[in-house]
Amino acid sequence: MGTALVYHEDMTATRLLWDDPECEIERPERLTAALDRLRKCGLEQRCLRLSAREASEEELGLVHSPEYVSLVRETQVLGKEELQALSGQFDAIYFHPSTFHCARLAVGAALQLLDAVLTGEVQNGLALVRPPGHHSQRAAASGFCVFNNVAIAAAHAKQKHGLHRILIVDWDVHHGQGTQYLFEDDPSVLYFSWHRYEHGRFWPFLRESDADAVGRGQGLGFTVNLPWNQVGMGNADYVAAFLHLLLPLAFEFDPELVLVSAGFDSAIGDPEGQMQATPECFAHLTQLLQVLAGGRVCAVLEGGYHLESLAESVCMTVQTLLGDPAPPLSGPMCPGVHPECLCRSGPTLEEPPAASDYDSELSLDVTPVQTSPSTHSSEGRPPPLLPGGPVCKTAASALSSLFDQPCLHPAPPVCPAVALTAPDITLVLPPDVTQQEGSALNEETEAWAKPHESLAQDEALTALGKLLYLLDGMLDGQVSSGIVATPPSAAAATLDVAIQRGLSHGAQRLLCVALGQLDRPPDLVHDGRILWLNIRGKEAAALSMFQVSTPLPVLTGGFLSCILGLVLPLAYGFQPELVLVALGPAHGLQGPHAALLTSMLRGPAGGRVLALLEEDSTPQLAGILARVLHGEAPPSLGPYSVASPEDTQALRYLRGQLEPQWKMLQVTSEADCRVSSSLRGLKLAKVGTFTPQK
Ligand code: Q9C
Ligand code: ZN
Repeated sequence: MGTALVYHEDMTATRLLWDDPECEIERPERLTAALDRLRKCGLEQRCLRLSAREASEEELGLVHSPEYVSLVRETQVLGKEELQALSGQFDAIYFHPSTFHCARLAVGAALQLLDAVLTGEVQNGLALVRPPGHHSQRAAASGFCVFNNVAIAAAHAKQKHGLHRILIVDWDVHHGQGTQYLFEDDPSVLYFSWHRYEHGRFWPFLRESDADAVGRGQGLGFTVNLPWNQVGMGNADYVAAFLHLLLPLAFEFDPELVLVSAGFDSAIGDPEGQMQATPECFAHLTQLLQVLAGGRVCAVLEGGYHLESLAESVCMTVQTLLGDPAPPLSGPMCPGVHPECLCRSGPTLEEPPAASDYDSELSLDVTPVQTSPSTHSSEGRPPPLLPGGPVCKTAASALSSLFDQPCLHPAPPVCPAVALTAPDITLVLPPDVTQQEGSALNEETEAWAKPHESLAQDEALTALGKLLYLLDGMLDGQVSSGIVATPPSAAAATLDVAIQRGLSHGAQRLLCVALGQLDRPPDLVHDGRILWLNIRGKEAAALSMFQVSTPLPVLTGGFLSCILGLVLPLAYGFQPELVLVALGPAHGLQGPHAALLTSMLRGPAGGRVLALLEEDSTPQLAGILARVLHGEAPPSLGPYSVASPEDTQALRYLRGQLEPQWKMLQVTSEADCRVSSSLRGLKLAKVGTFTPQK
């Protein structure tokens, strides 16, 4: 359905006219750097370009007082000295004669994006704006922010589009206290912010940025703060915070729209944030949000002061909004392992760490079963993005090596191929998903089939030939993902061959998510290259860190906890090169659940997901999976129901068993625990549902 990019050159006009070290980082080049890079990467050209309009004063009045709007209006005619004097009355603010115009364009850009998404003109989009908005309050400018772009967009979505539930995700490294104040008593806006806090010693130095601020009155429970009390948070911390904290709440809230206060000062290299998340992390955050609200995501730029890091992170966000798979995350996926810890105890920056050093940090090799000695070492992981090692470097040299390449991400996107033996699927495929014609050579197919009795029949052989061809295409990088249908009796053997083929192709880490009656091939039980997750088991069991079985939760809440609290943390921790999702006999999964699972499993493997279905699955199921693999949003799961006590207990047991080895399961930070406990009494109201106007 498309991605909007909203921008206006005039927003580069406002700039600091006097010396002020605190404000000089908010400069026009922030926008031009981001836009230039979007152009160079061919991403701008793939978006629907919208020129920003000025917001009306009535629209500003949705959240700001008339007196404050007048005060800003009047800055247009002030001289430099007067502007400086007025600026001094606010915290970290500069005014320029063009401020009023720019700030109205910034609000207008957010509103145009919102209107385009809510009328169904586009699926999602990004507004590239200056000045930013999330520190701005009803009657005050703050932290470079003049009008609160995102808050006005939320108020407009409620007022003009009749929305009842809006999620604001503020991934800027600063606390959007302005947005928090504007909605703290409003249960129709769930505000989530993570921010550098350092126990209150970081700007804006507010007590109410801490985790115990959870809203008030009717809005109690609808403000969620995740304060970071240390710098150096990285990819694993951000992804873990989304999986364990934001997404469980967000699914329960069931928003009709997601607004992102998209500040990139939370990315590596930023002088304000001092964090370590790489630009690809923003692709993952975006992708994780796209499963909500039918994919209606509006991102609006906030901070971001390291020009290359900002530009690259913006590209990652737009690329993901366009539906491309997120590039694999670099570095060890260990929340709480921060560079200062690594650097103090670990190897020096000059030399790449030895595999053993890396592994001791990862602790992934501490396994209760014997794994093949050559597998699951750091050699097989995705090459670290920073050549010198995982995430140790903050030096300018490391950053330039990170951003020097013209484009880190592979344009043009690889489309999913769909190889199906059932022909009626074509009717429900998106137009640019290709139905695969090719098949492996007969000889080769027969050789792979030989050990398996169930692959003797013609139908099974035909499916296998297509699978082998597709798998080779995926492993060679020609297609990103695919779907294969097999006769039910051949499902287990076909999956076995797919795994063997992946391994013989040199895959070092293969994630296999098996639903229904499918057993791990016996000869692969002790192979650490395969992480086997069986979602259907009679009981919860972790035979080893690489073989986990869990019952299929019956209620939506249990299913979500299983995916967010177990499957995805394991998958992100494992960093597989390929994911096989097999819906085997008696898998018991409903279409929307299968779609959500498949969609989210694109994250950990750079989009390389191969789905195995049974031939008698409906074309609708195949179609829905083809669309999510293509980057479309999965359908809603329907009404939320709390997990059953049995499901909760099974999940708790498994997490307890696996936590020592799989760091992504751990919700270690003190902040996380405090947020969760403050939210224990959370009551989420649901009023009506939203269907986009056409
Ligand atoms: N060195 C936004 O990112 N100065 N505003 C903090 C600490 C204010 C940030 C000084 C930072 C404002 C939108
Ligand atoms: Zn910021």
